[in-house]
Amino acid sequence: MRLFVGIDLPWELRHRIAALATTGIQGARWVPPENFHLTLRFIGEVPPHRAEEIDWALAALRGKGFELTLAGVGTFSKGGRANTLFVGVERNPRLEHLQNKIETALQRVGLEPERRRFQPHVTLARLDNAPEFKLAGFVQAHNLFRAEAFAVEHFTMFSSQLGKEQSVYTAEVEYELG
Ligand code: 3AM
Repeated sequence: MRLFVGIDLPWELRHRIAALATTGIQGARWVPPENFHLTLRFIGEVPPHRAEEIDWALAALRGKGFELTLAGVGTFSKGGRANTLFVGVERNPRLEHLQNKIETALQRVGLEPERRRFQPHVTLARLDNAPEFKLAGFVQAHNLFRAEAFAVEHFTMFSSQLGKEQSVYTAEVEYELG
């Protein structure tokens, strides 16, 4: 199974961010609303017994619910090329704390530490050679985007099946936050 841990988003919010998608950015593959999520920790391919251990570790984690606000848009680049267009998240120490707890729990069951810095975001589109000026225009147009805060009452283990056009994400387990 290919797994990741994340926060799923209320449908109202998904519709709100889906409305940001526009035509006119060549090379943008917009994520469909059913796939919007905030990744807390990518796990990757694991055999079933590892998945079970991971599930136990996450179920044992005691976390508290909190409010989260999506705000701003931006791009991630690799090798000087923008490859992801995302909606940002307002700075949130409670979210960072939860992410940290998950990271610790997963390392304790033997997963390799995640080396990349946690940059909370919701991916809006994947980019293949999208023109820089179009991206700059998009970011400028939507930088003041700010959604209503929503309550994060659980986090979720998702499985992901890679597809040609889009992956299919399935919520496998929800872990309640107190
Ligand atoms: O949440 P987003 O859409 O930014 O790109 C994948 C997606 O990110 C990312 O995990 C999320 C759920 O699939 N992902 C895929 N492979 C990865 C890897 N090897 C990865 N993240 C880190 N390392």
